[in-house]
Amino acid sequence: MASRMGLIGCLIVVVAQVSAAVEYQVGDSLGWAIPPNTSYYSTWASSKTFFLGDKLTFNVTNGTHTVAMVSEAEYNACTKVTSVFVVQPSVSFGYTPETAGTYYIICTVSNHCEQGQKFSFKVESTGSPTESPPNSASSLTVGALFAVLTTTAITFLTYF
Ligand SMILES: [Cu+2]
Repeated sequence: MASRMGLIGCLIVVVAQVSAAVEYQVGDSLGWAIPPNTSYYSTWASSKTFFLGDKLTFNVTNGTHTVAMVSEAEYNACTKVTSVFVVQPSVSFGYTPETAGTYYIICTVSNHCEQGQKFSFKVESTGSPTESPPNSASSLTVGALFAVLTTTAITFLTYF
């Protein structure tokens, strides 16, 4: 009986590890603000690996800022696009990318973007980033693991 419980526990752990989405606070404790240096958010983003399902939350502790999803050219030029999400101390913004790829985000208020309130980040498909293609490789691994565990369970139940 204890072995069967252990087996079920093992299955739950496998599922949780594969599908766990992470919520990131953009800029950590600084939040979404004019950064102390122009590489602050780039450094923040480059230290992480984002996967589909992960959520980026923009919190503001001071002033008014915007979150604008822009093209690479607009990102480089700090173009003041009009389609933005306004964030304030009482209004945070959560963003969950729906497709894998590279995203460019800037603040369009005043010269905040020029001061470094901008970053780009890459979203990977769910799965191991070292395997290709990551999505199907991950599913296959989990499927194979389930098959092995199920066979073990059936064998176990047959004998006891
Ligand atoms: Cu701003």
